Amino acid sequence: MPINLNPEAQVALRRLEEADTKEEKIAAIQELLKCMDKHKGTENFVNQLKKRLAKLKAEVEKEKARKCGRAQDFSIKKQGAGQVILVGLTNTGKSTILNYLTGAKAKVGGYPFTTTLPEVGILDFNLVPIQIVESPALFEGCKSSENGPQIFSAIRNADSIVLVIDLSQDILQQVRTLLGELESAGILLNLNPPPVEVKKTGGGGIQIMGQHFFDGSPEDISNFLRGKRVINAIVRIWGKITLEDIDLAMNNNVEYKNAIIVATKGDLMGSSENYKRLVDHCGKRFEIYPISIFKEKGIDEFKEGIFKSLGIIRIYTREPGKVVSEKPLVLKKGASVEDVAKRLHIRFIKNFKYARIYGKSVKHEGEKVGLEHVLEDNDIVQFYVN
Ligand SMILES: Nc1nc2c(ncn2[C@@H]2O[C@H](COP(=O)(O)OP(=O)(O)OP(=O)(O)O)[C@@H](O)[C@H]2O)c(=O)[nH]1
Ligand SMILES: [Mg+2]
Repeated sequence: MPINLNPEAQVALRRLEEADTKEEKIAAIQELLKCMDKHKGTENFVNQLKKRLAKLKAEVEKEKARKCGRAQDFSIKKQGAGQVILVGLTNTGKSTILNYLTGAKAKVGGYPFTTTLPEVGILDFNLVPIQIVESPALFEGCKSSENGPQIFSAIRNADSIVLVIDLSQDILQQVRTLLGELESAGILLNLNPPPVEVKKTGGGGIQIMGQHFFDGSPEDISNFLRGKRVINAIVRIWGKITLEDIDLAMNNNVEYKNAIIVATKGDLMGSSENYKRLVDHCGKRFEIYPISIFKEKGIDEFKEGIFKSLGIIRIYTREPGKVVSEKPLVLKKGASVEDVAKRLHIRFIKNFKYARIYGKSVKHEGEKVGLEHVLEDNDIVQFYVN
């Protein structure tokens, strides 16, 4: 071990020594490599760390592959501006949606579990390509079934989730099963992570910042963490929390996902009553899009919902005196004029004078803005440079 480690590197090293799991060790080594000074005296140590990191990563990958069995069948290479996965019980109409939206040729059947491997297609949403994946149907207890781990890893991998609910079947049972199975696999929909962070440290005991947000004593938190074999940590709290929230925040396997609901077979008897039931039960937490593929109803709104669930926006550009670009740039929600400029050419930043915006993000059409201006979906940006 090198003698002259800076304080941050010393903390990371202690974290490495205290780490229990391979994932924690990987994170600690990465941190250590990031913050330590690199020179002749540390060269050997850095090389050792890199070797250890590579070995740990390979072991974790191997374990994952072993757990997943035929993992290669389910891994779907991402394409387009985002990947959305259709998740529902069997026979709810997932393949029918996929085929209709993308022209895919997934097998449709009136019998259970027609789709056994994920099916994929690309939806052309006004020139924005969106990848749609159909997950094999979920069922009660599917997490522990043979293909369960692969199915849930495909769901985790997607950028957003469409829950497919069949309006001709029992609504509550479908919602309960889907949410229950996803939750048991650590996938939480439309929920925010709890406002607390636990960062293990190499020493100093348990330090709590924002204690007033917690309805208990600092000892309650320390005892709780000790029970989890955490002796040294900084706990940062920035909103009302419980001990359960701390537990949740420490669980690296929990994934928070955006999700919408598509309610299918709106042409069948009883579907409007069931739709009302669904809205009463889930309308606060999920945007719900009722459709009938057979009657071609509600499809445009549903496509719009798919796009929105991805948290992306379309930005069109126009050079002064020319027409608006036909194909939009796709950016993350919250993107600024500067983000657009970066995608076009460095001169739009270097020689930037101002931009004119046409669209929802400005009060007046053609308003002049600076690089920091935050854009909205469908805005048109016109750059003026020196
Ligand atoms: N009435 C009606 N039936 C539909 C509609 N969409 C799909 N179906 C029928 O529902 C049945 C199941 O459709 P699939 O698309 O295979 O359902 P799935 O969810 O992919 O099923 P699995 O792959 O087995 O999980 C088929 O008989 C479809 O014809 C619709 O809009 N209206
Ligand atoms: Mg299917």
